[in-house]
Amino acid sequence: MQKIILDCDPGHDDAIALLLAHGNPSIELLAVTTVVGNQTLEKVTRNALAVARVAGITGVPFAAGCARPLVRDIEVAPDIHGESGLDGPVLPEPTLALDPRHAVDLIIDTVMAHEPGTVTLVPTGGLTNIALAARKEPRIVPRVKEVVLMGGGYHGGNWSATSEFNIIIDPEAAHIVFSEPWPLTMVGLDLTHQALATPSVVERIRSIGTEPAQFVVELLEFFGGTYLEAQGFAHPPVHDPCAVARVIDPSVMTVRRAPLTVELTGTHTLGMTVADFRAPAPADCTTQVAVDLDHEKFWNLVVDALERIG
Ligand SMILES: [Ca+2]
Repeated sequence: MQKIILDCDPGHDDAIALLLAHGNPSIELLAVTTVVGNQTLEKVTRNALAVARVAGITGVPFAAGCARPLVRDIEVAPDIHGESGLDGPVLPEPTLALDPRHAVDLIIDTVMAHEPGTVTLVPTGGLTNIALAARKEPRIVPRVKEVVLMGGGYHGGNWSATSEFNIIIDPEAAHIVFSEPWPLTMVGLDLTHQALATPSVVERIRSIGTEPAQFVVELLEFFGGTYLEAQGFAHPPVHDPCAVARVIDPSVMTVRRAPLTVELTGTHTLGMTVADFRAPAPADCTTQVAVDLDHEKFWNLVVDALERIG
C-alpha cells in the first residue's frame, strides 16, 4: 500500500485525483488537506467535502489550510474552474465534518505518526501548506518518502509564458518545497498536457453508469468548455490525477533526473520551474521531472477506480 496525503484545491482535476486515490486499492489515503488556489480556501474546502460525499469517503481526515499565499496576493482561476471552483455538476451538501486542525498541523501529525519513508505527499495545488509544514516541523523532511506534485513544467507555462498556475500563485512556497532535500517528482505541464480527456475517454467514463462516473462526466464537460475557450485546447488536460497515478504505478510515465529550481526574481519568468538537463545529473540530485505518459494505462487507472467506487 502507498500511503499518501493529498493536498489539493478542488478544482475539476483535483476532484478526479481524489476519486482516483480513493478508488485505487493500492493507495491508502491518510488525509486530505486544502489550500487556496483554483478558488478561495472556503470554496475549495467545501468542494473537497462535496467530492468526498460523491465518492463515499469516510474515516479520512479533511482539514483546511492556508487561505492565502506566503507573500503574494490571492489569485484564483474562475475562467477555468468557474465561480464555485467546481462548476458543472450539482454539488451535494457535505456530510463529513472538517478536522479541527489546520492542514499544516494535520500534515505534520500524519507524517510524524507513520514510519519514516512511508508517507508520500501529493500536492495538486499551490505549495503553501507543504512549505509551511516543512518550515514548522523540519523533521518531516527526511521522514517523507517522496513529494509527487502536479505543477510547473520544463518547456513552458499556462498562467504566463513560462509558468504554471500552481507554482506562480505561490512561487516562494514552491521554492521552499523544490529546495528541500526530499525526493521530489515534478509532474508538470509537459506530462499533464498528454492526459487529455478525449471524447472516447469521456464516453468510457459515462458508460460506467454510476453516480460518481456521471459526476466526473459533468466535470469534464464543463472543464472541456473552459479549456477550449480560455486556452484553445480541443480536449481538456486532466492534470492532477497524473500525480496520483504516478504513485499508484510508476510505469504510467517516464521520468528524467534533473536539478530543479523555481525562479523568484525574473522580470518575465516569475514562477518558472527551471530544469537543468545538462548530463549527467549530479549524484546528489533528488529531483526528477515527468516526461512521457502512457495515455491508455493512465485512463485505465481512472476508469478502474470509478468502477470500484461503484
Ligand atoms: Ca489543483
